[in-house]
Amino acid sequence: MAVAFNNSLTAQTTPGRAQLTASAAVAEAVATPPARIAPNDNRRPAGRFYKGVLTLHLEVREGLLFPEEQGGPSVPALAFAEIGRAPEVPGPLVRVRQGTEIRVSVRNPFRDSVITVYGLQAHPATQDTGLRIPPGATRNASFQAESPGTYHYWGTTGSRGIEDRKWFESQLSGAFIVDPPNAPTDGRVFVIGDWFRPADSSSSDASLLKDASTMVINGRSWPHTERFFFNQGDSVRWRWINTTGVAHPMHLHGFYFHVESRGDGRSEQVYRGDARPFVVTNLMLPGETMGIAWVPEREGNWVFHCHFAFHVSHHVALARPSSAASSAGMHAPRGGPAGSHTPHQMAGLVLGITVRPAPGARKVEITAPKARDIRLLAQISPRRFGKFSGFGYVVQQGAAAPARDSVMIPGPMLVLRRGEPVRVTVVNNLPEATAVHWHGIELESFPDGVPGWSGVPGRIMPPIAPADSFVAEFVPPRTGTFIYHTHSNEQLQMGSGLYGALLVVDPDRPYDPATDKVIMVGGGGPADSLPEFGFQSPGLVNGSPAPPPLELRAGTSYRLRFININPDWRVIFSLMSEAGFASWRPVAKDGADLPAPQRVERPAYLLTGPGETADFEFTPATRGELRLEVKTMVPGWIIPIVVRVR
Ligand SMILES: [Cu+2]
Repeated sequence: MAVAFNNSLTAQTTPGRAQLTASAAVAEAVATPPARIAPNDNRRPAGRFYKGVLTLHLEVREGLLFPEEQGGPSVPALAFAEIGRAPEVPGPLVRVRQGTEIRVSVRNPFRDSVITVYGLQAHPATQDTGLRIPPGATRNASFQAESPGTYHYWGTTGSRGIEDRKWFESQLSGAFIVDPPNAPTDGRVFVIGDWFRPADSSSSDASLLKDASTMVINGRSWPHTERFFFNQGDSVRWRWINTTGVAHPMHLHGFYFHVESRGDGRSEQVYRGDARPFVVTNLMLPGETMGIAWVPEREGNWVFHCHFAFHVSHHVALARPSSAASSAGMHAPRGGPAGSHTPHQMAGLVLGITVRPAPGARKVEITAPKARDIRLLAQISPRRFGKFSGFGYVVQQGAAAPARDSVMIPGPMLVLRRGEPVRVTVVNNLPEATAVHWHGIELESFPDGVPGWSGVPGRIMPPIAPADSFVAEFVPPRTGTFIYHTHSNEQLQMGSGLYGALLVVDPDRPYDPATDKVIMVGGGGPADSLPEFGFQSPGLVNGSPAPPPLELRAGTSYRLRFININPDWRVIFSLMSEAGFASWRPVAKDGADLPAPQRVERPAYLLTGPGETADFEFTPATRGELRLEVKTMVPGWIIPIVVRVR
């Protein structure tokens, strides 16, 4: 096996030239089939613990990872194994108490590839030179577990960083947890993995002619990820580790969570009390970690997922339920014909959570006789983006339905009042099924908007079929900046315009457009995320590629509400004068007001992931011109907004 593997590793020096397991002839010469890589739920600490010392023997193995059904599709990958056990993705869990001495060895079984493993060292670590293991060798590391925290270890066969590992080594990652003395050690640990093999157009193997991609949480992809069952009122503590080369804005439905720590794998920052971010979405960059705590307060089915549309799309499913192909101008919904959506329509980075009602818990009746009625139509406007349709919302005014092609992108801003019941009738005038998620709103599960999943036993929210409608009732409990958006086929539907701002205000402090400014970045057509359409624009600001100037008055305080609901791009907002960054005061994140210690004036620079909102107070001191820059990571994609202060 090592021979077959070495051949392919050598071939990989020319990117994309070979499969992990080389030719059929070589495979035939290998006596044993490739090892099955076991998904690792990170519950069993690896190694042997004796008298304050953890001894752990690891090796790197070749194997097949099955992120979906057992017996389903698999992908070849390198994985860490504890010697004597199956290789695992993520790698064996290193979990010890502070003060433990760790003696770890790593074996490199391959004949001509050096493996370098990072992260097997004491924390915090200012630098990491890695444990370099020559071909056929074993190397040891011995160190003390010092600072408690969430860390990781990872390997590469080249000299690549965690951001640019090749597909075959992308799963060489494991969690490394140091628990403080006397604290519980049962908090769950999740490792996000990304396996992406680009197409090789020169291959004679048909399976290599197309990109292949899977994204996993603890070695599994939705709907095969572990299911979580909690009781109402439980206290949940999770540690997340992003071992991929890309960012993930991780979003929780229905509840806020506290971010208790953030790290880069080598060291971490711990937040306590009022310093803890209180959010529904936290952006994790490559190599980053986070510790979060939350309380499932309401019963029903919920999800915790990455908010990049691509990372939960059919592109990261190995088994496609049916042809998800789209041809120019025609959009086939994934998962089969319109209306056939199931919970399986999502893929990749999604966890399912079921909250059981506490005994005697109050049943919330959400049918309020005095609810405010809103009729929201999801419609199509042909040729809105060149030859492609816009998908958008429109609110019906009066008895007559709006024209079938009248859509707004973004959708009309919904301004709700805190504590006032609202009843939104969503009418689907699209040619495919849809659903609306009320992003950041603490509501009951049924109207939450994940078709085939949201709800309670016996009452699960269906996908809204074409020409059908759905009534979402809720009472927004908190003032702030929120989002409503489609939760179906997001790459197409959200990319093409099915998103809007949702503000919740206090009845005695109504929304005032003169001082309250929403800056919303969303998709600019299907091209931004569906490669088959060709790359066009990654996004629009308030629906425009060139928004009008923002007119402000010196000495007046403004609330700037930033929303990133772009399907697939991080967005940076910065407000600048000629002298550099202006300064603003953060006042809210994801709709929740910030506690006083976090409301500190700072340079006007904000990095966001999709699914994040942030509010700032800005008071221009003097007349003149400022520049609000909105940009993505796409080189050259920048939308400047002139800010005129009079
Ligand atoms: Cu993601």
